[in-house]
Amino acid sequence: MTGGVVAAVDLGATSGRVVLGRVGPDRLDIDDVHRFPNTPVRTRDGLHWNIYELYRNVLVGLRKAVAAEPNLLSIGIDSWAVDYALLRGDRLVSTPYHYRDERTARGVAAVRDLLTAEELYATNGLQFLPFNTLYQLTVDRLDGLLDDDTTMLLVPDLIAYWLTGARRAERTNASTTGLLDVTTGTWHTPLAATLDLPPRLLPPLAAPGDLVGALTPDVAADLGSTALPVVAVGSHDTASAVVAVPMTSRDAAYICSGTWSLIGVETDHPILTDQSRQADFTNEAGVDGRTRYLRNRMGMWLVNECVNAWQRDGSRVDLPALIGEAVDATDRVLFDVDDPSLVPGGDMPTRIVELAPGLAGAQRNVVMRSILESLALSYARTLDELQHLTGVPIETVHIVGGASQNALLCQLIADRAGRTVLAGPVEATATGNILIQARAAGLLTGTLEDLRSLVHRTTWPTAYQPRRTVTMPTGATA
Ligand code: ADP
Ligand code: LRH
Repeated sequence: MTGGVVAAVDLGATSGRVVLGRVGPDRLDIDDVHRFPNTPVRTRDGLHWNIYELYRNVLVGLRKAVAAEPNLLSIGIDSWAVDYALLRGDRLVSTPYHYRDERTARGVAAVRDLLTAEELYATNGLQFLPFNTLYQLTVDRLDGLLDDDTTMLLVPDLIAYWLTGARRAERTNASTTGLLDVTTGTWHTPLAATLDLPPRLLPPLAAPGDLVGALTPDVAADLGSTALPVVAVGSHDTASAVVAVPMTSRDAAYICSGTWSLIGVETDHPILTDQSRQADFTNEAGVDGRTRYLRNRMGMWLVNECVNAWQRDGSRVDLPALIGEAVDATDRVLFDVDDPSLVPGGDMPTRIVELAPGLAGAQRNVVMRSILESLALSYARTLDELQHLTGVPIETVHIVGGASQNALLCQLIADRAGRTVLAGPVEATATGNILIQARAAGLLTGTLEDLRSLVHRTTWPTAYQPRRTVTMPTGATA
């Protein structure tokens, strides 16, 4: 086959999209068919994703995709990590909580009573994030929600289940649960038993490229399609994004930057040293058995939450315009962007001032400049740590995702990291999703390097060179 079209469903924490990918040996065109916001809802029992609204939008997007491309070959689904629904039979007994919901603290405390940080890292290789699935499931267990008939489906697996009736746990996203054995890539049943999780809670694993199932007759009729196959991709959005980072050598690092920024390299094996654990680097499963060795850092959440707060009076803030105004801001105050107080939703400008009192009463462009400088500093330090921990000299840094459109941020990273930054593709996640489907359909062949070479040949990254030695402004705290 020389060319064909597949559809990617990509659900980010900020927005979702359904895109068509037209792929051939020298062709990679991505067309949006449907975009929609992802707006969580707070109810009496906490903060939830609006999963039914997301699924409704997935169906709207797929209907448009089928109408635009009657010869569609397959569908692939990815989303943000860690969150899940609980089912008994077909029935949803718990809709997915948002990872920013405060209930996870109880789970962390309970898991800490059972296992040390060293034991956990040796088992799952993950950075400590209080919302990793194992902590959330522990809360469910304490609340009596889990019995022998309960199944957990991560968000992309849940969407695939609703489309096909097949229950699988795609491996890259399963690795973010904390329940996957970092060495074998299979469910760590002794760990699940230690946490007193029922044996049938975790569905059978699937690998990117595997067939999950065909659309059920009802869904196919609703979409106006045939019984199209749903194919497993790197269903963790970051895993799909890493597939599409146009790295041409092993001395390149990536920053997948949207709501979060994931800063890392690809390795053949996990790195489980004590140094790595103390630096809190994670070993997430990549496509084709690779390891995504990375650190989860604060991303555009800070920017977006400030914009949301400034818009609360009904006015409209134009993000690209505000970033443009931040270019000329001469004042700035650095603060710790990874401070845990910034993780929940709420009044972000006030919380930033608590960490950076010099910003009290500051103009919005100064606040924006301070955020971007502080993010760039955090990323530069993480790149240095990454180089130290892997022993691989990092020459080039690729930034992909929504924040790769933020020219000021890209330049500040280049300046502070003293490295070339190559920005793009913006839609790396959807692109990686499409590439893995295209390979499964026989439109492409080869290794991840071959797939990245196609991205490299068909997209044009913007290069940012380090401009100068950065001097710390007076009063800087970092
Ligand atoms: P996620 O997958 O987490 O939803 P995305 O990769 O889609 O995130 O990135 C979305 C973010 O990218 C937005 O929240 C915004 O901060 C940033 N962004 C989007 N468009 C622009 C733009 N034109 N200029 C600068 N930043 C942008
Ligand atoms: C990025 C992401 C990231 C996880 C976080 C929960 O969208 O999947 O890789 O750490 O969301």
